[in-house]
Amino acid sequence: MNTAQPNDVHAAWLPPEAFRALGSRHILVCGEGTLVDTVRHEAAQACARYGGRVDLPPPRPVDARSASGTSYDLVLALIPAGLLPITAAAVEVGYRRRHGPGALDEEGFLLARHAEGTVVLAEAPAGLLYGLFHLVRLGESAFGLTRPMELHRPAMRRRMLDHWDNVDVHPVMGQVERGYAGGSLFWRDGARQADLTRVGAYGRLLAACGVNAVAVNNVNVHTTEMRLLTHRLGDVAAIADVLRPYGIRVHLSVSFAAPVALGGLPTADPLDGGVRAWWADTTRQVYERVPDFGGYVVKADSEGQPGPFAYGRSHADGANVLADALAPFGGVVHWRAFVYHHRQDWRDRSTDRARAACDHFAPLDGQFRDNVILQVKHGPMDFQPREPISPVIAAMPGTRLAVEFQVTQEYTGQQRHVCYLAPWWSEVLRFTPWGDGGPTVADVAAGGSTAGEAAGGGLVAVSNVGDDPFWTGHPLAQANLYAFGRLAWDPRLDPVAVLDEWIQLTFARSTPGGPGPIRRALHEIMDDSWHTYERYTAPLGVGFMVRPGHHYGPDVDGYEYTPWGTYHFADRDGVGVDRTRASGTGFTGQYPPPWRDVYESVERCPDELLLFFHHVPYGHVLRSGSTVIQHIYDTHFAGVEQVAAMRRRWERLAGMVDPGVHARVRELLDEQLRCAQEWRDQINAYFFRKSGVPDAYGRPIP
Ligand code: GCV
Repeated sequence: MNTAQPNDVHAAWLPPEAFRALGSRHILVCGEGTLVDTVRHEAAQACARYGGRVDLPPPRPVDARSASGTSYDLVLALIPAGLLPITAAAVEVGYRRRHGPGALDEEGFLLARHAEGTVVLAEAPAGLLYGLFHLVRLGESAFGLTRPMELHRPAMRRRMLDHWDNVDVHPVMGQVERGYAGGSLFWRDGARQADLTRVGAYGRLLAACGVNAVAVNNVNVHTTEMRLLTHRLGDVAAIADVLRPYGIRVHLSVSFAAPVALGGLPTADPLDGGVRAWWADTTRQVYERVPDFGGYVVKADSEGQPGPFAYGRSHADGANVLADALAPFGGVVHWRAFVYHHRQDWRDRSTDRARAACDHFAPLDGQFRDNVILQVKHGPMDFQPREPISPVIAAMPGTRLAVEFQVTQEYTGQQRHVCYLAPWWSEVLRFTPWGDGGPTVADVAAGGSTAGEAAGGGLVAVSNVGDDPFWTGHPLAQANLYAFGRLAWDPRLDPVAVLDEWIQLTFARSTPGGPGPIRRALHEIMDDSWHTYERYTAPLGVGFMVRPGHHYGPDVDGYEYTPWGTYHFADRDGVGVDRTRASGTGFTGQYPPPWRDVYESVERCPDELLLFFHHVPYGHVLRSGSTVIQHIYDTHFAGVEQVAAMRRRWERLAGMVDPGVHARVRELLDEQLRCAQEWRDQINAYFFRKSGVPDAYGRPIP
């Protein structure tokens, strides 16, 4: 196994310096298996660089001053382990007394620090790997004073990244749909990447932030990509082999029409016996090649993808046939709830895209197999910079739900703008759909403590990585990927603290002047960058004022008269979408109390979502005390000022960060500023012309 970065690739949050504390220690790694080998290899690499040493398990019990004189600063051990150094054995006994076997589960680990050394124990190999990367995060403090025994377990069992990567270069969407970081890590011009070194390095980065599953192709499954399931399984197996040492299982996006397109059957009807047999047989062959294959991801009856509606069947019928094929092997189907009518008539005010997922799926609650995970975008529309949570999250207590985020910044600046998204995700994860004191969105995704008690489906996100040397195009967009993994592991983490971890790992330990200045600067630039982005783009939750097609930059009416169902309804008197039960589309009724009433009420609705739920006059006074029109002007002027400040702040880091990183970010901040000014001027001019209301402060509006 090669943990070295390819030479031209940025080491992201695992630069060699991140391993300094670990690498200068005397380490014992006990246990067997692929992932334990990874731990041993990582430790050995670090020690080779920083002067430490890694030992094989001892032939008999030893302690810090044993007869052989062996002394360990760190023991990483799989338990039950027959022979452990005495300090580690004592930790194991303490653990058993307090918790009993199984408490650490498949991926958990225990960390303890005694005067003699640090001990990490796990009951399964993945736990040891996550324990190792936890030590990397802790750095020297892992070896400091005594630490009480800590148990770490992921909140979500499934922490997955979906790649919207195409095998062939798509004529419109390119190699990676909504990809802003170069080509694909996996595919190039119709073929698998011949050299998978970067895929291995990617797996390592993902393991270090907690991700454990990856879907390697786009949910829009085109002709060549369909064949990954059958004719090109070898490519999938090769990728799985490279990711396996980091505890990452591979999933495939498949086409619902595969039995027809690949199997030559006359139908893909999920209730047809031949179709069921085809899926069962095909899936068996997948597991012959990839024994730890994770399962399928399906986008059906959505944006042109085939699905069960063609046969008059429900999405439960559709998902269950795939689930039955996967069940004997322990696989799952991630069935996406992103189903809506994308050819609607814009004149028709009764059809509301926001309602679609709940209308389609809520009636099917309880009808899905246990190994179906319904994958729900966190908002009811489509990854806008601000949306309420999807009502599906609260509507299906008898179904395993996964919540889907978008790390790739399709609608949040396309990795040309700094937009740290973790504060947004954290807000979503902490949201309580049934009101204060009730379960959170994170609880629903994790399963167990929710109303219906179905096992959770975890968290999924669309990856923002490509073959760009900085992985994510914008070097600071790496923080979003890192934060996604960390929040999926523990949704209660403070997003600013997560950012701090990322800064510390990625930059700070190698900074000549010490970590202080760069930390301060990056927090100033990034902590509030999502709000900044929100300020200079579409106002008050209304969304979709982007340029149609590529979705970058402003175009206020770009979607207004299209079939996509994404409208703001601005006229000379006001703006916003009436989604109330009283006079609008009735969408508010899809939420349980208290939110169905909070959102229904123009007085109680939170300002930041006002135009998502209500059509109001420009003079409407917000809860903040400002009018809607003045709020639009103020936030757009402020947003641009904030970007200018970010840019000045970054300038001052010249000489303190890698020159390549500095130059790339500087160039992108120039573009962010240009684009923010364009947003400000188009939005302000548009609403001034519609409303005729001047800015209270007389600032220039073109
Ligand atoms: C992969 C949005 C994007 C599409 C994407 C789709 C989805 O509509 O613009 O590129 O398709 O979401 O999530 O399936």
